[in-house]
Amino acid sequence: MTRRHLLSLLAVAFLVPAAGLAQKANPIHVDQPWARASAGMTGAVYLTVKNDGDTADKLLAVRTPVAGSAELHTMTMDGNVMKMRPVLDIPVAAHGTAELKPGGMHVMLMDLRAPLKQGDKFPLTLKFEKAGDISVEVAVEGAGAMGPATMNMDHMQR
Ligand SMILES: [Cu+2]
Repeated sequence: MTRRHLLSLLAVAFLVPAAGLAQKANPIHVDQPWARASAGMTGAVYLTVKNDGDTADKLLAVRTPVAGSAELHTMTMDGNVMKMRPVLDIPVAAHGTAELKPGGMHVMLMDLRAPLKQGDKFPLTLKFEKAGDISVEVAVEGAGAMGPATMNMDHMQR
């Protein structure tokens, strides 16, 4: 850890309690957003939503300038066949986590302006019932990726 990082961490440690008194921080956090590289004009985004608050919230919608439309999807087994279907919202329990990951819930991007290429980044805005809009930057990983590469790299550097 560099000296600068240490200093900014110290600053955060002092500032956060003060900020907490003046204004409640947003309890919803969106972690590790990533997408798979897409062969065509349809893509999937995965991420983790954490709720540090005492009240449940709901992810209602997502939007991004790189796609004509974006839907919340889940995957279910129908006999031996995995099927995707749109869901109205994704609940995030108080002090809970909602995980969007391969084989489960995901954000479906349709009518992509261009196929998603590994190494690309694009903005995504998530709309929550209580927390409002939260914008994140999505990293595009390889077509076969099962998780965000940045997370693994981070861990190796420490
Ligand atoms: Cu889907």
